[in-house]
Amino acid sequence: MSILLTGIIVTILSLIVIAFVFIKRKKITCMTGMMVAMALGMLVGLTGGLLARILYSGNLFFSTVLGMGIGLLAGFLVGLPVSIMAIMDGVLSGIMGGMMGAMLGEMILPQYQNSMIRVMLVIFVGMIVIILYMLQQETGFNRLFFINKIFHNPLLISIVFLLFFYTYNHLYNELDQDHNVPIKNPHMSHSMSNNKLSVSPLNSSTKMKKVVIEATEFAYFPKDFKLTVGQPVTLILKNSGEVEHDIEFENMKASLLQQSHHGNHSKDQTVHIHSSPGKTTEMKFIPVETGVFRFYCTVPGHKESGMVGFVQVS
Ligand SMILES: [Cu+2]
Repeated sequence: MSILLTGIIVTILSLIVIAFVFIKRKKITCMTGMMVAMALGMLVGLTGGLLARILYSGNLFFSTVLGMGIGLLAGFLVGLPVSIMAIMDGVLSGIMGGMMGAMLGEMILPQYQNSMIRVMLVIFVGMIVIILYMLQQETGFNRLFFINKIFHNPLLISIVFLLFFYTYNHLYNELDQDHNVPIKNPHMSHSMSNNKLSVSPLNSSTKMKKVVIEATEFAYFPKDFKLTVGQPVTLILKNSGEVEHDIEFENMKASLLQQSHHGNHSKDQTVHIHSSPGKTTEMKFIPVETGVFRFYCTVPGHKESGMVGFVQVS
């Protein structure tokens, strides 16, 4: 949902720029058209690629092609009313941006994705305002035009920016929260209410399942395993390899029983465990949803080299 919000903002602002160029196309020089097409193609490509990568995580090929396609389309549409040169500029920048955006999404760790989207949107909105200002200068000022007004008043532009980003940030967090389903754990509440002596939810009445996964270059052993909803799991990652490895479960909702050293995972309830070469780490969680979920290594290139597996939660 938060990705959708960002996507909508990007689409609306792009359409404003495209409409502006189209309406004033007779007054826009080839040079300015090329500049605008290049800037918008690149920006839309970068943001689109990043969002596509996060939305379709695990399928780098598809997200890269999607990012490139989005950038290409934006660059083409801006360049179209101006000249062939502007189209070329826009299309090429869009392709480039889309590719870079998807790669950027691939490189960053999942816990930084939300921050990265925010940074990207700040860059996007800031650049769009500059583009609109440049177009205004090129085609003659219209005193009534909103962008023109705020640009000539530093206080007003600061207020508008702050308000925009405050609202965006607020909405983003709000929409992000919706992803997290409330944690239901019949086993835990049962043992808590019926056995007053127990303090820890992990007492003998809930049998702990232990799963050991060994990671090497570039494979997991075992590659698949089974879990039960509500049954606590101790997941042990043994890194027998020469480089760092981790396990990240895709879209699997779980209630974390102890925070990993990354700290901020409990919020989105992502099961993520990381081990340095030769080390063994463990984490405890309770699966809260049935389904077959993919897990993979988030270290760049490892997933592509075969560090992928599946867990069946029933
Ligand atoms: Cu790895």
